[in-house]
Amino acid sequence: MVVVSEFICVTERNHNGVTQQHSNRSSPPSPTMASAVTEPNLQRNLHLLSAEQVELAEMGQAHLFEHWAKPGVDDDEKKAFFDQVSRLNSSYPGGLASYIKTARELLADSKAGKNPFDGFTPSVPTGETLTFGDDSFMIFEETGVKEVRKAAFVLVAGGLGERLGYNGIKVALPRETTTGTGFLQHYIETILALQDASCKLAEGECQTKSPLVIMTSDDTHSRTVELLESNSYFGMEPNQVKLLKQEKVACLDDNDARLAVDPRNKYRIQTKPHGHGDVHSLLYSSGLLNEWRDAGLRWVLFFQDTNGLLFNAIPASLGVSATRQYHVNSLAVPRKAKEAIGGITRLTHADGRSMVINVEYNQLDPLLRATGFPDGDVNCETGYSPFPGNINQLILELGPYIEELTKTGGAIQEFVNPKYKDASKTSFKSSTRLECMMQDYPKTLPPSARVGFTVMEPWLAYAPVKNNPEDAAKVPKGNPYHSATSGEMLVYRANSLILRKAGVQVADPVQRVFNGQEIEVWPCVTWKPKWAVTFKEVKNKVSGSSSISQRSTLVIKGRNIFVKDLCLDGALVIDVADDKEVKVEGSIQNKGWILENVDYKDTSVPEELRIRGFRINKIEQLVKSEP
Ligand code: UGB
Repeated sequence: MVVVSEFICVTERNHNGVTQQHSNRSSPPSPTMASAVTEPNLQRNLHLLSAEQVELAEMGQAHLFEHWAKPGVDDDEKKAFFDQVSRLNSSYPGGLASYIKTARELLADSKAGKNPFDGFTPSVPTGETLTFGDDSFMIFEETGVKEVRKAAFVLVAGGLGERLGYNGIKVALPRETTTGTGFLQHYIETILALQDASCKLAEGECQTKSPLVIMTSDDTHSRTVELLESNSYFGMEPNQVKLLKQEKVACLDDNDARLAVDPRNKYRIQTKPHGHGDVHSLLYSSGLLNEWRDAGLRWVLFFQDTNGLLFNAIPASLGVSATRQYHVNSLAVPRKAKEAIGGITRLTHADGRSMVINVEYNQLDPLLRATGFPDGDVNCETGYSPFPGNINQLILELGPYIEELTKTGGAIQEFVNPKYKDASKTSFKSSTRLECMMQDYPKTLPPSARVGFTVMEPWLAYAPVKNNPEDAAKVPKGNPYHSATSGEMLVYRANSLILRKAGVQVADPVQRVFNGQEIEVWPCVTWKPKWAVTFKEVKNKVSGSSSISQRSTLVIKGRNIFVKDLCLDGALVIDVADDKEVKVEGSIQNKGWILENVDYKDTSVPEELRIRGFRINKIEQLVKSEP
């Protein structure tokens, strides 16, 4: 390795994209490292490589060459292998050597269950807790909508979705199958509706075009572009949407940080995205933040790819940020112990330092056990963990954000989150990689920074789609499934509870089982964001005494649709052009739409349906449409 560090002039690209040369002499060669060049298959092929590639080969990853063919066979692939290694080397600060070194240290800590927050004592922080529909919620929502025209939206969508096992890109998945609206389509339509609602509240002219940035990766980029272009950006102007692609990093096969061979090509190293934390350095080096500042924007809202309820929380939480002048505002929901979401925690160091930060779900238990909570991550008398659950929706104030990134370049501390096969932690379910998390941004902030969080009811704001059906059926009893099944059913529940709060008699749900998951089935109620993005708008469009039976489906597509004294027992679709106004009333009964069970193993059923465990059979409906 000394040889390596001696010769390799590691090119480090700092966050301003400026290349710097330096040599890292740090780590002595590990036993496995010395042997690579002596690896027979590599020895035979050394003549194929440039001097720089030979040096890179000396990083002691002999297993990478075990299956290499003799010279003359696959030589182009062998060269392509080293081209990939060069890319990985130059796209990571300090090069692959520093990547492997850091990986070994973090993997050892993780295996040992080392407390990543040594010296810090956790306590439950105080934040803003909102109750849907009460006066203060309504005031925060109103304030938030006013602020939307000064906001930019950032969707991190570079993740593979390994736990979900869906072959498409997650943002293309239907948020619900009653209308088939995909996550990205719903997000864009909601941003446009918020933009319009905010403009309506503006005095005078309002030309706002809320910017949307989507962070992609090699795994999601081209299909995200395809999804946007083939759907005319779902109504957004193309220049309103910017895609920033994050780099990928090498995967690690074991606790020795042996680089993983790509299962699809033995002449490639397997790579995965580096974690959603890359969004900060990408935004910094893109120059967009300065553009937004110069355009008078004040907020940057970060969100993720498959939480179908996330926008229910946005207006009120933006109102909290503006009212409390938060530099950082994290959205949270009450969290069940062991739920795969981080816990918002106040960490106080023995030296007096203190910060309010997300402690990730794989780090919370070891931290608590090491700091006087012998049972670790458990629920308290509320039936929930005392630490609010981080749902990774962040609202940052632009000015202080730019100031901080000017100091850090957007660099975020790395961690490793291996999915171990078993409690011995000696082997991984699948290869891992170094990652960084966007919610770690506050770690470097000065104590003067105003860092807060807003807690919402889980039924309103959180319906993630993360787990494949098998893993979902295995979550601890009482914990949410985080599956495509629960993701859709929770949308219907939230909409039903919102209508109830607005005075509609919505029937109670029934229990059903889909893909082994016992779940509440509420009436399948959906509405387009342009119908309502705030509770005030819902209340303005629902009046009199209406009722909806459990087996009903209600689809509201259009802006000026007013529901009054409606008694629905069946399926009703209202599809009206924006300039039309329609009143929906009276008794409507028909055979409706029913949910038929399908099995996730039944490959004759489209993937996006079988991962839900049901499909909708549209037997009979009433359609009210005015083009
Ligand atoms: N993502 C990227 O864009 N690039 C990457 O390299 C990786 C991911 P996961 P995770 O939803 O409640 C987070 O895998 O990271 C995108 C929080 O850390 O779905 O395990 C990806 O496309 C956790 O505290 O989630 O957990 C997706 O949009 C909790 O908030 C997003 O990043 C949890 O999310 C999240 O990636 C949650």
